[in-house]
Amino acid sequence: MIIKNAKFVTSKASFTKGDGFGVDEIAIAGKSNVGKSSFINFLANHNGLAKTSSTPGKTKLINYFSVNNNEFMLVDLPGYGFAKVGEEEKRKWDKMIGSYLTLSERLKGVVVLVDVRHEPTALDKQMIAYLHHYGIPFFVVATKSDKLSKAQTARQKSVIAASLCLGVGDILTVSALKKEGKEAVLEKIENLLKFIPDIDETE
Ligand SMILES: Nc1nc2c(ncn2[C@@H]2O[C@H](COP(=O)(O)OP(=O)(O)O)[C@@H](O)[C@H]2O)c(=O)[nH]1
Ligand SMILES: [Mg+2]
Repeated sequence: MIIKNAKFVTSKASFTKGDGFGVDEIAIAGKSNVGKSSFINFLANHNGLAKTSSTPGKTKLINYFSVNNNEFMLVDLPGYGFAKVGEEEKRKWDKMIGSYLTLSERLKGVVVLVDVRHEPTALDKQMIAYLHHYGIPFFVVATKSDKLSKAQTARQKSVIAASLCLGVGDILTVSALKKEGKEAVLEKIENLLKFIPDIDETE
């Protein structure tokens, strides 16, 4: 797959049934500051499309980006695990993400981002468990691979895979900074978009 163009569509502060654009969606999830916005800009080859920030906890909105004139939408979910938010804020976040993941009609899959340097947190594991529970296809991308050597990256991939009970082959690595790892990600996204769930229960 080639991303020829990408355009910001809208931001939503809440999600209800029926929200969406009649277009397939790929959502990007991960801890706040893991590099979600940078990842979207990197995939779309469009710096400044999604706003990046060195101050964590900024994106509390669901942001929609239309790819290749509505071939599909990239959906930037609010980052989780930002320590400084209060209980009220956390509940709002849970509700928003939960509503999106369970009610979005054209969600085809989720890309879960984790920082290549760190072992996944309880919240990362919770996100994966949630996706398993609802049968939402996903894959994991370890970000900021430029921060480690090739050998360290390979080691961390094993650590991350083991921690999430996944195979090493289920973990891709990218560096938005060095623009590495895009092709493999786009191939997986293409597969998610092609996947048709088997809902024939008469067999
Ligand atoms: N070294 C490095 N830094 C990155 C990379 N991707 C993102 N960052 C930095 O990580 C911080 C958070 O990035 P951002 O995309 O805003 O994260 P978000 O909160 O998940 O959307 C920013 O300071 C980025 O410059 C990467 O591939 N390599
Ligand atoms: Mg962001």
